Amino acid sequence: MLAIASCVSMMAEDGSRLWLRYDKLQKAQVNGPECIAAEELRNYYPGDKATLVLDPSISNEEGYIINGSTIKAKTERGLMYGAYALLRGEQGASEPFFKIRVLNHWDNLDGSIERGYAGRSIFWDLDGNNPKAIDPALIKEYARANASIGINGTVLNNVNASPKMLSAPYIKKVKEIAAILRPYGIKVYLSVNFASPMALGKLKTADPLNSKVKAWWKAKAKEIYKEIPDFGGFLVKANSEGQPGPGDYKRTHAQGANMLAEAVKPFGGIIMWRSFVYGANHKGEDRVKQAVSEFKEDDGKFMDNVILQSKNGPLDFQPREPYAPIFDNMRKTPQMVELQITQEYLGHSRHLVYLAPMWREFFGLVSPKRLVGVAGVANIGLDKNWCGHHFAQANWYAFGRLAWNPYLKSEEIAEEWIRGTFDSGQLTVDSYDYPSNNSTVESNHNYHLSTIHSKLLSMMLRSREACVDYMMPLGLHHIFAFDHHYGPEPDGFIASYPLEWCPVYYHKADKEGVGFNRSHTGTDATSQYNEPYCSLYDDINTCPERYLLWFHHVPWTYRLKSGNTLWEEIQARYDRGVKEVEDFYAIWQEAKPNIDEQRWKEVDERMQHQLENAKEWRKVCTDYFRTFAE
Ligand code: GCV
Repeated sequence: MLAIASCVSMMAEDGSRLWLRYDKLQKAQVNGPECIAAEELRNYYPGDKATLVLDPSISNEEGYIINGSTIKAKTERGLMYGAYALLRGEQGASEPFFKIRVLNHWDNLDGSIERGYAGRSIFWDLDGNNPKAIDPALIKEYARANASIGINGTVLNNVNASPKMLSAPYIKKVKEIAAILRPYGIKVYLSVNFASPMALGKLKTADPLNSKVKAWWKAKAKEIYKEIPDFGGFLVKANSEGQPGPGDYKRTHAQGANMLAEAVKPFGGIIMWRSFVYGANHKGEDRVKQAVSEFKEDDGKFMDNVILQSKNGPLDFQPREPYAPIFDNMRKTPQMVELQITQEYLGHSRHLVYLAPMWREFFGLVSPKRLVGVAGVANIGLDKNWCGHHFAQANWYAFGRLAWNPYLKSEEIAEEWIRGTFDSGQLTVDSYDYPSNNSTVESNHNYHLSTIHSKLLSMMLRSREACVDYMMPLGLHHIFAFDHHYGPEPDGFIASYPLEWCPVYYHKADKEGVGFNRSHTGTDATSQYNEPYCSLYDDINTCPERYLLWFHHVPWTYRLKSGNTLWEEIQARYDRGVKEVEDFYAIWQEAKPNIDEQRWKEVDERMQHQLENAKEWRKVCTDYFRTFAE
């Protein structure tokens, strides 16, 4: 049985140590190659001895086998992942499920972060017209945190990319950052602006079939790889929300992506091409159908170093969406999913919402086996606690752990995180229970949380469903206040904006009922899904209630499984969501004696906001829908 030091450290805590709050013990003698694993174990392993072995017979480059205090791996990277696992108390063999496990930073070169709620960028700012010097110690902490959860890549700038990113002074900075991340097994990638050859290279076009454009990108790739030989590649948002792209020259996404893919291929680079498109080319088409309409023809036409990167849902990171049907439609194209760690539509860094259950829901519908990688839009900034809300750290943590193993349970991940974040995190050596014969079993979650920590766990596990309830139950979606997406605005309609930005377009409330008819009698979005989901979602009688108003326009008097009419059920869900937050608040009050002062206070303040905001959601939405329903 694995015991943990149960005494709560009451020393001042600002959250900057994340889940890595081990005391520096410098006790263990570590045999084996000198590397990050050796450094970490020497500093933090509570035993007297640990052994690291490079074993060429292990096939996975990043995997490891832990047996007692011995770690075997094919590479030093594997040893490093093994060392962090050993410090978490794991035994046995493990290897990452996805090869590509990247963060996407929506960081702008001026230091601001699009949809960032934790301060300014840790990478970028301006010093006059030049990039500001980086903080190597901070970047090293960032690298270590990511490595501890298995993240192996990072895109350093916003997908709404400035062409300046590819200019020499910035490439020099990227090189400096890459040098700090490299020992931790993290590759750097950049988002690129498709029109860079015009903005930077003074060409008259960015047409992907133009020979000068091709040559420009090839030369740019060469310049980058000369500085950063293990550079990962490019992430591209093209012809989406005003960004330039191959469509500007009547070229396809495949033609655009392949031109870039050719430029990085000689160096082993990849292109992550986003499918998040809607608008201009699709007048009148249901927004959630547009990605499939635009990309389907391109299936099978991409080069083999292009990966299509799609958001988990077909709309835009709502608290709940059905999976995006693009995953069903691009069967010949390698695909990766983009998850949003930053809580753009989930209460920013003010609401406590643990996202692992949402991501697990996605992996339950789209088999991880159909994907080659995962990207997470980061929630990291210069705030002392990195993520704005102490509990938002759990989402960074959970993203990494699920990218390593998408079959891990939300509960196991949360338990690990609580232990690292609110307990000492430190295991005592005699607390390890070395199973004699289970070298293939990953992770032993056989430690026990204290009563109060179990309550924190329950709060985390319920928090996402609560958020769905108090924001947009039963499949309602995108009824957020305009632009900043914090708080409700179900009556939102501005005639001069595209309809796809207006809440009324999504809920379609009228005297008859509410919801978006996407069945075969409506926009027929359901037909983009493979069976069984196509039929399941299409029929109001089989459509899961959690997606009801996503796929159907439902009469107010329609009876739900609970026996309530739709209108009664909507009100009950809003009530339930608010009650849950009241309960979370009570749990947090109860936890006060067990949590250090600063973190308790900072979370407490945010929870008060969350409760107020949940009540506001309930009031605004029920008042508004009542005008139709009663
Ligand atoms: C980076 C949504 C967000 C934008 C974001 C965009 C995207 O529209 O509101 O801030 O831009 O998605 O994912 O490209």
